[in-house]
Amino acid sequence: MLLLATKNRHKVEEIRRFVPEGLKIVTLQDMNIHQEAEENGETFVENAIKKAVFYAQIADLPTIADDSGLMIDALNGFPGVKSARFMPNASYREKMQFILKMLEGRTDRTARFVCAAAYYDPKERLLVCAEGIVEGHISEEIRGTFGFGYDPIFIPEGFHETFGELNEVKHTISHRYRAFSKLFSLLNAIILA
Ligand code: ITT
Repeated sequence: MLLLATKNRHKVEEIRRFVPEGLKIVTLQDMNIHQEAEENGETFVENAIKKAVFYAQIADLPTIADDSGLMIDALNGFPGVKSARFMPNASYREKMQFILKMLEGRTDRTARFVCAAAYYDPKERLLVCAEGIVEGHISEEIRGTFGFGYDPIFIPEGFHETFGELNEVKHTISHRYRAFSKLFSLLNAIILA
């Protein structure tokens, strides 16, 4: 049994798709865990590890966690690890409008979504991490209603549509798909070794 330690229901829905068949997943909600891990690391990997270790110790179960965000080159990587926390009282629509305003008139709109996936087994004291990245650029306007967070302003490389418009395609190329595919194949290799 594996604990999927995220409070974000969209992440739960996405990560479930990438879990190998036959592996039983429980969520923080299923386990009635309401504590919040501290996310004060400077990198995605650091925060993913903090979350996996924190929740694994509470639940006493092997645990996976995700730390992710959007990095915009013209804004020096902003919002980065602060993707969830900047403008804490604003809606995602307002946050996206703010980003589009900052990029107004700019042609250098390259960006990437990054996801760090961490696994921690408290009994074996085994930690495994993997990172996934999807390159792309920021659209001129908010487009599409699928997905969550910044999906409606991110156009992945090779497409004209945003993740908010691409719907299912997102899960075949996303940073999260890439991170968790790598994580599970590493775990598979370790467990089989
Ligand atoms: P947990 O810490 O409980 O997992 P969270 O939403 O706070 O949930 P993060 O700290 O990793 O998670 O913040 C990630 C934020 O980055 C997320 O809330 C979105 O704003 C953004 N983000 C990450 N992946 C995304 C995706 O696939 N599509 C759109 N936005 C994404």
